[in-house]
Amino acid sequence: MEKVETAQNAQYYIELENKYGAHNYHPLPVVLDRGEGPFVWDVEGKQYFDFLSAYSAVNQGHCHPKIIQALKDQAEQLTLTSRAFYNSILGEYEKFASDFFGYDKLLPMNSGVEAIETAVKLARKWGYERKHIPANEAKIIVCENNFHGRTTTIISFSSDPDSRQNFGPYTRGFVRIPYDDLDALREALSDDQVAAFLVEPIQGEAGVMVPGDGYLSESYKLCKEHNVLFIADEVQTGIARTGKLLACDYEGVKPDILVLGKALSGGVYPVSAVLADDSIMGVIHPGQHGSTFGGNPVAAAVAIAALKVIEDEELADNALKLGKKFRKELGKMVDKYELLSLVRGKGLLNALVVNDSPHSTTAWDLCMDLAENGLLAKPTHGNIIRFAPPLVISEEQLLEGIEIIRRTVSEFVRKH
Ligand code: IF1
Repeated sequence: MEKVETAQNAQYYIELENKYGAHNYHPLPVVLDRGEGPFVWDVEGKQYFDFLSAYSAVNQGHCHPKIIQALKDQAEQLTLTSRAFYNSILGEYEKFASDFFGYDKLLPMNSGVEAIETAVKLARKWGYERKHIPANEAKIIVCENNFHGRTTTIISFSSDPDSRQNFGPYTRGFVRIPYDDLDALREALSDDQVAAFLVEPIQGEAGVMVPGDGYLSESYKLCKEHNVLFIADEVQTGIARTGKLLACDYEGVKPDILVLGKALSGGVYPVSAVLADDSIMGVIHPGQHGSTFGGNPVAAAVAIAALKVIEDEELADNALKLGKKFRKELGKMVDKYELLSLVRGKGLLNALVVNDSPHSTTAWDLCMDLAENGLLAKPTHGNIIRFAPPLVISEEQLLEGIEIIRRTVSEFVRKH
């Protein structure tokens, strides 16, 4: 009896979203109600490992007590002043985060895409005022299969038809080159109207595409040779996810403009940021850019707490160590099963590629079975499954998660 009631319960929430929410998503049919650390629970009380981490926003784990405490304390004191006035925590946050990442200044925004928009505007303005590119001619080099968000300007340079089609007219001024291709970059940089190169250190949405060793450091070097800004979109790869504080740290690259979001708040609140040194950030003057909520007191308090957790709990080291373990164990499954092609990634940002067409439903079907067995992951492109657990996961818990994947794959092979 109780089971029927609770089953209707999940269906009720699904139907509610379907009826009243725009259909811009196709979620797995799981209705989540609670989270703690690496776990979430659905409305029926079933526990899951969360191997998506809200696309790497909850690196610090669900509802981290220190971040939640910071949220509560600040929410009771002061939530929003707008930037028409100073407040008693924004400066503290700007100093803390600037020191944390090694930049002179931070510009606070809310969503990842807003921070990317900010970086684009900053680079263009720098291009005109410091590089003396003729008015309205500045170009920004971007990569095939990029994902930087969903505003009209940012989708203007997407190569994904779903993201782009019928949303035109598009913003000009972007040149798209293949990812992980230094020759293409070299050629594109020969145009002296280029202000910046915008790149994901690992392409997330494209399927966790890890570029060859030296790609980032060589790209950076080429940009310097041409007086072009190197902009790193670390919205997904940053903040310990790939086993270093930033994915660019693997190659000793300090981006001219660093873009952060997602885990900057531990998934507690929308907080994003653009960091740069004075020579670049100095081109923005009062009235030229901003946002009502950007840098609000709650965001500032939450972000300080979220970054402290990353440092105090040594989450980059944990991601580095457990990532190696994860790829080693999944590598064994890949060797064993024809169904699986390969596993790739860095730290705890990984993808398992299924031996089927990108138009198949195999990855989706596997994710449904994984959910049934107590592990949540998201399929992308029909044949790729992204695995990105919260970085607070312990080795024992990770092994449990791997065991669920192993069992699910083995059952799946037997069934099909
Ligand atoms: C969705 C993907 C992940 C990002 C990078 C900027 C943004 C994102 C590198 C924009 C956002 C998202 C958004 C989310 C799904 C998710 C995603 F599959 F679409 F690609 F994570 F892998 N730069 N990524 O990955 O940040 O404005 O969303 O805060 O549903 O669109 P945002």
